[in-house]
Amino acid sequence: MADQLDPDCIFCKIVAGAIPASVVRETERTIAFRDINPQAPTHVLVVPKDHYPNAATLAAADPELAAAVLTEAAGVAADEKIADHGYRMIFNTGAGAGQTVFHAHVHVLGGAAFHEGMV
Ligand code: IU
Repeated sequence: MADQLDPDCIFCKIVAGAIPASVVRETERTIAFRDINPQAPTHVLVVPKDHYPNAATLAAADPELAAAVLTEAAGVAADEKIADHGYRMIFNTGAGAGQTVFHAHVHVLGGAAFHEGMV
């Protein structure tokens, strides 16, 4: 089990409601909110409420929760009507891959043509 909340983590603060976010979906164990710096017409982040530093540690520790994150990402795509055209789910894992927030999250991107360097 991960730490429930990391006091220094920005996404834990969003989970706790301590800082605002544009929430589009929520379950008991996950929350989905719009990225503050969108790289596509739809750019939503889905995160587990428990703190794990990245997708790999999440999947290793709690595969059921990792699956719930993916299910919610697909739900976002359906809600946003981006599924027919195609969309991306991206997990940046590690600073070298561009991860900047070390609380596991999947980017759900769609609604426009794709290009390199979107996230
Ligand atoms: P990355 O995969 O760790 O690079 O993605 C982090 C994302 O979190 C990035 O797209 C930011 O724009 C986004 N974000 C946010 O939506 N709200 C915040 O308060 C912060 C970052 I800090």
